[in-house]
Amino acid sequence: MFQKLLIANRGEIALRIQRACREIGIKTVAVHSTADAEAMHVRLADESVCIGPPSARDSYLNVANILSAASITGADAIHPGYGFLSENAGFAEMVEAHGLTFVGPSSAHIRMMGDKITAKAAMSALGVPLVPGSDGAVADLAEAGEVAARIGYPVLIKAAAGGGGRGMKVAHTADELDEAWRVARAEARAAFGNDAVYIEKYLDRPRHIELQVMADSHGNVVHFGERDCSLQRRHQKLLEEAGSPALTPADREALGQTVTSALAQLGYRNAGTLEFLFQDGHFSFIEMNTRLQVEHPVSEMVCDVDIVREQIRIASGEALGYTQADITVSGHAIECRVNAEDPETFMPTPGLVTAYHAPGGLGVRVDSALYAGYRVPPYYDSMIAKLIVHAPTRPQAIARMRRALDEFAVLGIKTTIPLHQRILADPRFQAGDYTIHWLERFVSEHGHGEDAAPPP
Ligand code: MV4
Repeated sequence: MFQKLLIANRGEIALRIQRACREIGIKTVAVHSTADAEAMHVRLADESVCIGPPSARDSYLNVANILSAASITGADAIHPGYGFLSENAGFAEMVEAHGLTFVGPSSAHIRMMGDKITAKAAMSALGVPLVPGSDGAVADLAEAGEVAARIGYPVLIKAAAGGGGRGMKVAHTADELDEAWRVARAEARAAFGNDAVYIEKYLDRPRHIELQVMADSHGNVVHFGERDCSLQRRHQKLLEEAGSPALTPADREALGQTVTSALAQLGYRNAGTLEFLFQDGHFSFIEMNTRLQVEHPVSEMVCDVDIVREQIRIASGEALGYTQADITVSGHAIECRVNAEDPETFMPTPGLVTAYHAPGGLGVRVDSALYAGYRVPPYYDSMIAKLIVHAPTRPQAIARMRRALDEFAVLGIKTTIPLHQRILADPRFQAGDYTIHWLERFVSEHGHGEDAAPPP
């Protein structure tokens, strides 16, 4: 097992990783920008190193400074958290080249899944179902027309280097294809420096369902059930559930079987998440994330597992030590992402937190690096806390979340807590009857955000 682990991240996820390390008995090294000198992840670490100025590019994305910090503190492993360098194959390679262990998959698998075309080809070859679409990259407009005619309109043109919603264009009819093709290519080239695109049938009202998997370096692969992440606005998830209100245990078992078998054949290692669109009873794989995800706690709660602890154990060469038969999904979990944002306009609200009181009680978990007197910096992501509840049934989880949100006090700055309260009070949400488009409509229908642009 590792002696000392460097956490190349900040905020709640840096604390989350420190907590796992402390329970295993591993010393922790925090890295921080000058803007984060007073941050909780620095205060609670065994050691800390300043790695640069506020701009993430010069600090949390500064590979040379992070490797230097690992070297001077004698760390033997690096956990990247989510965002920042977590899905950077070159960084994983550099970490290993310096004789340290990267807590994550092989750089080859990070690279494979980073390109959505190679990710889909690999998964399809292993029996994972895809959305009907092009077989790989589409070379020109003529080929795009042939693919669209074969699969039928509407179609979606996607960037191979995209993901997270960037570089996508819909063509509802053949008339729109030319324009969508040119815009998608240009955006892909500008955003990613890679204009490779592919085409899929456009699904108009899917749910976004993802499966959490864990694989060790001895060929064992398990899954921790699915999460429903359909409640998002502009590709920012706001609330996640485990399990999905739309799936039966039999659906989960069938999907889990397909996915774990595919990943075992691929030789995948460490945590991963396969993203699916679910519509009309069918799952279609769209992307795989090769990192720990923000919403991992809902899976931890329903499976009673410490995903970060498992990541670290596996990275050090240990075996999972249990099989799928030992994992039961029990009860229901919900996570609300609390952001330092105006709940009506979604404008960031950095500033001083004058008072802070976290909710508690049975089945309530708060993952946050916030404290009274902390100043939320304007330089990074606006998420300041994750409120997670677990209860025997979905209605009980909703009731528990509503009372926990009522207890939660973050004073001095506006947060998204009032928006979560409105969502949880809505009958459509309570019925579990929503798609990826529901939240955008909910936000505009409630007469809020008159200054905000309409949904794209
Ligand atoms: C789609 C789709 C409809 N049909 N693919 C958006 C982000 C990227 N991960 C994939 N995305 C989508 N792919 C087909 N063939 C709709 C979306 C999509 C979406 C997916 C998941 C969560 C939120 C979304 C919001 C808008 C569009």
